[in-house]
Amino acid sequence: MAFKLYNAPQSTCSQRVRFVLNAKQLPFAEVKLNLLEGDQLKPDYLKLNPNGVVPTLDHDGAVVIDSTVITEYLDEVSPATSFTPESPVARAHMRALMHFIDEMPAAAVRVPTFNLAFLPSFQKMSREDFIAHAESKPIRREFLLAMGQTGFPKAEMDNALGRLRRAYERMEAEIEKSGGPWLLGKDISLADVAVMPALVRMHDLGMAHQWQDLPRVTKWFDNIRAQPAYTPTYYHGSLLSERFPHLREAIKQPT
Ligand SMILES: N[C@@H](CCC(=O)N[C@@H](CS)C(=O)NCC(=O)O)C(=O)O
Repeated sequence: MAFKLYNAPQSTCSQRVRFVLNAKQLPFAEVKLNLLEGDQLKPDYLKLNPNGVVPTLDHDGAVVIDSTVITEYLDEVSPATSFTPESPVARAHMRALMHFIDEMPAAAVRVPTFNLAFLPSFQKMSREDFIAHAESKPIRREFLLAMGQTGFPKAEMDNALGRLRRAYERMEAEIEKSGGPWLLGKDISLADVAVMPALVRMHDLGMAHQWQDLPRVTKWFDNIRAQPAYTPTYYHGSLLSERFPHLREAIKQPT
């Protein structure tokens, strides 16, 4: 089985897939796209992924897109070290959580990410170039136009942080209900992998204090960072603070 992953080091969706590949010890070739330079919008890439986003997995020539779909696909083609529970009811619960995660924390985390990390790059563009860049995006056009070159306003940031907070609270409740230490109980699942990058991102942006009062989430965060697959997934350059010097200056990094 030959895997080629089109992705970006700092992309949260890519990090989900790298984590599963690493956990399953599946060797993969990595094609790194520069998202700020628009590699994901080039015609050849759009043929693979018409959404113009990463990640995209090529498995022996079969193309699979969308990170949660890719992680489920990997669990099906390589079922050893499974991330999917046995019972259909538990599987349904895991998938429902993955939908919640995509709708809430994974979507909300884009607002602080773009405002704090990517905005300076967009501010360097002329108005015309910025509009043309935004309009070339198949699924993120409106998001970028809403951010504009001045960034999302405070109300929008507060909404995103509120949505993230509700997601941490949901995690706390799920872990309590399942008995932990993972969302579904004693075994790590694709739902844990799906939410991991949002918390890693918020930690990297200096906002881990948002779940400090939630003991189960705090422990969950320590546990996921202690997984053997974590370090190869977050190789140097995967954190925004490693890539953007202006962030290192702006944020007092927690340990
Ligand atoms: N639902 C998709 C979303 C993918 C996505 O939003 N990818 C981001 C990086 S995490 C991206 O490629 N952004 C490029 C852009 O905004 O132009 C998935 O989970 O794969």
